[in-house]
Amino acid sequence: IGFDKAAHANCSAILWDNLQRNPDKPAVTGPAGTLTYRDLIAEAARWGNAFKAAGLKKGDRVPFFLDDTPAYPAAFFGAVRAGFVPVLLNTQTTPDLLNFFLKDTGARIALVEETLGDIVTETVLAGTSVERVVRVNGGDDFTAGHSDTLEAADTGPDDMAFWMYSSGSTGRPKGIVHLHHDMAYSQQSFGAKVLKLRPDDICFSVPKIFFAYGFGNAITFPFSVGATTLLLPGQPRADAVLDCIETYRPTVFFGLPTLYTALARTPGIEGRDLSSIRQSMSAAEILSADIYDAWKALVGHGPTEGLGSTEMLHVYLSNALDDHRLGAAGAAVPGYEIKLVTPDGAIARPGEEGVMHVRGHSSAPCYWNRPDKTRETMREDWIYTGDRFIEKDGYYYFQGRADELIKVSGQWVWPLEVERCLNDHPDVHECAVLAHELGDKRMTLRAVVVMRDGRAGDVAALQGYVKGQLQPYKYPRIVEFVPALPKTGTGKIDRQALKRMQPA
Ligand code: 3SK
Repeated sequence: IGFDKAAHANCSAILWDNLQRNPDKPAVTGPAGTLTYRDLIAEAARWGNAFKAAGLKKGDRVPFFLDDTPAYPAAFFGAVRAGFVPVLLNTQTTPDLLNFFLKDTGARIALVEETLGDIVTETVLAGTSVERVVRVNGGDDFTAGHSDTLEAADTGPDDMAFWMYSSGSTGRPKGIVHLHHDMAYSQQSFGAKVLKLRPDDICFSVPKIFFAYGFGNAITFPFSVGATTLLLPGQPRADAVLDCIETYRPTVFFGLPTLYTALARTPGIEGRDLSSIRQSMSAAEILSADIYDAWKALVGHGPTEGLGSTEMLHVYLSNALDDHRLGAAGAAVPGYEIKLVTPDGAIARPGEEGVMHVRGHSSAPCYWNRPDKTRETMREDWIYTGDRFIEKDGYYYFQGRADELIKVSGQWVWPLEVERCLNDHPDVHECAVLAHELGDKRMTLRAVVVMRDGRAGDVAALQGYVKGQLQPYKYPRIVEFVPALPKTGTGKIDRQALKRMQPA
């Protein structure tokens, strides 16, 4: 894609360029307020100057435990412009994990949303270097009186710009380090080649800014083209999301399959005004044909499905807006190379399964202070994803995780295959199928199921359904019914939480 890395020495240019281009246009809007580009840039400058006045040094980390309001982009761009390193934290973090993040970042200043401030206790701060907790959106005077202009610090394109943490399927989360040129690269690849935002767009990302997917949707892409981002603080319940759509009339909508399902099933949805939405995007989880069709029936188009990772910063596999292959995570986004590697280390042939590796200039160079994990994942300039795929006609089809294969009654099973099968049952709303270790160390399959009517279903009938669709030995030996599946802060099924919930 002809990327000139040297031209991206400080990623704050993504916001600041709008001062010349369209200062009076709304940069941010939503229930927490509207700011023009001029006002947002002035606010960002005040944040940057306030961080400098507090004595931070180039490269110092600043944890952001913040909800989605205009203060988020203001503090983010102020920090990176001044040479500091925001660390975007999941707002559903538990106190002990927050304590770990504060220690791992070595931060002296942390930003905490006023409404989430109760989490900051002596225990959470114990053993950290935090000297000041800035309460954001709650009358803290941290930025008051600081100048509303700010020159960019002397950073280079390969300097550390910001971190996000891996949600970590196992073990403690890892700090994923991103560099100053990474945002521009994901804009010039996925942003320009697939998403193709227009300056008059209003983007609404329900996934929050702390999640790499939400960060690109709500910050990188709209600000890169001078569009407007719509920020919704608080729990993104279906009603709140629908109210926001009717009030602020976004043109481009970003969600996850779980959200599309919840919206499509909201009573009275047919009467809600979704007519402003011209384009929708889905990522992070597999999008089923049912959800695609349900959304299409509501807005006239299905969500375009992509797949990305926090390590790559955003989407690297995507369907095209006008060519959607249902069931495919997508084709390689221009600017990213994909290779599938077979268990014997060869490159997979078309149709042959292999573990996906991806490379492109937005990839994180390392995990913070984790040389062991860095070596496992960052292999030369390729990122090992741990996802198994097959490729057909340039499109990639997910087959499950590389580390999930289990042996049940002496035969190999991928839990994902069984999960997909159960999800196709007409009475199943959603489900998760997990490997479960029995007392004697044998492995078995456990399905946790939400039925459409919310009640307990018929175990034998569901088992019989799987036996009829797949090889019979693949049926789940344990079936449990729950009213709802636990979700992570990013809206994905929380499989770790399910593993902790032992079957009855
Ligand atoms: O999970 C994904 O598909 C994703 C997409 C964009 C950015 C980050 C992630 C994890």
